Amino acid sequence: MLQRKAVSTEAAADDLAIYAEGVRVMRQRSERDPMDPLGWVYQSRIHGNSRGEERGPGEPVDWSSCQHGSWFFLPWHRMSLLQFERIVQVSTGEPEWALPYWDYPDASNVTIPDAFLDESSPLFQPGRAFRPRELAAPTWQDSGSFVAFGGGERERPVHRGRELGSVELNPHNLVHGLVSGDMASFQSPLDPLFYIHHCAIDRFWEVWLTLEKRRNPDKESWLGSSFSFPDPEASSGRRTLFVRDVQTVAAAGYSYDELTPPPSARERRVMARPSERDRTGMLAEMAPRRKDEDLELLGATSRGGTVRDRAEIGVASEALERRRSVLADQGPRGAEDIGPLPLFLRLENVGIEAGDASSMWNVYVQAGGEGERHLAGTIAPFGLAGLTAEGGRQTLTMDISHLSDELLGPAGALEVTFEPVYEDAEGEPFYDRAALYTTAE
Ligand SMILES: [Cu+2]
Repeated sequence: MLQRKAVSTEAAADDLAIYAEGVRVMRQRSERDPMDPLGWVYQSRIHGNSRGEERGPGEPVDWSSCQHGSWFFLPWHRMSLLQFERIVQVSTGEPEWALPYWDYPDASNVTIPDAFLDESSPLFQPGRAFRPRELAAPTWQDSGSFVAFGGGERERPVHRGRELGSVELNPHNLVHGLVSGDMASFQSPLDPLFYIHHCAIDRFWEVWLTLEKRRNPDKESWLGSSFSFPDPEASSGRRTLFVRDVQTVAAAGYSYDELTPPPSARERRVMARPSERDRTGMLAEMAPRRKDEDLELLGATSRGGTVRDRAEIGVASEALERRRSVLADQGPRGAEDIGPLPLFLRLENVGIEAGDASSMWNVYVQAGGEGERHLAGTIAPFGLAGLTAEGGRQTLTMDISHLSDELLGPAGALEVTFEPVYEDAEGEPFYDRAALYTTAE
């Protein structure tokens, strides 16, 4: 069975060398014929075009078909990695080859592996403006349900959905924006880092499944959906894969060298779902669909803003005290057992007029505008400009529970400020409301 290995390990060295050779052959194919389905450029167009728009008239049917913002995000990308692997295997005559995965530990020390920095290597891609900065840790948060982790339920495939799962927001979007250049656009597979990045995301899905009570959806609308990709060996030149056949790595016929959950993989029951607007354009209250996604509002700004403004959220501390005592009653040893109160900052219905995923902004929170300023998260608007142009928005949820004791003291208010990660970022994210939530009873 094929085994995918961590890119930073000695064991992955041969796989990296074969990867470089495969990329060289595929780039060469595209130079000869840009429309060769097994070529480097065509493969990136299957994912999308530079602005992440829908497929243009006259373009091949499999262009712009990547799945984001829904529960098809994980299986579609798994299929595309599998098919990409087959192309490299056939192109290099290495049927045992497996793609390495990027084992970035956390955002503060994400580095691009050396093999991808050598300008004479096919693994190099010009235009990356990678400049390490303070960032929210690019590691995923667990969620009890698959839709909260992997993306919202949709009857049909959707190129750019609006319900991003926690693993798509972070680390997926974050690392796309951090590398920048082609990686920040929907043509990100032009950069060989794309495939080791998505391999990391693919592995997180499998790690998530090893956690207690984590299960894939059992609905036919998910399991029975299929996608078709160019294939180097099929007589038709194409291969169709069903979600059912790739729902675990064992089912798909490969493995990972190891599957240890990161420390941050603790359960957080939230869903990054945009809120609805009623006919007057007012935000309707959250309408939770499932018990485990219920949140209780603690306070919110009275209007929207942009990342240029500072936002102040008044906090209803009674609701908080109530929640605290309920949690204390549930714990076997009372109050000292409950740990920090679950606390989430949500930026609701975020849009951006221009820019790609590298238009990143750090989000900071501060108690009463006085105490210490803390990094709550990072906005990495991958594909958001295209979505915004069509009236779509995304809601970003940041877990700030570890700050709950300090932030919800006597101050009674929370100040939210923003700072660009890359100073030359194009576009300024805006939002309808900044709100603070705890979990509901
Ligand atoms: Cu991606």
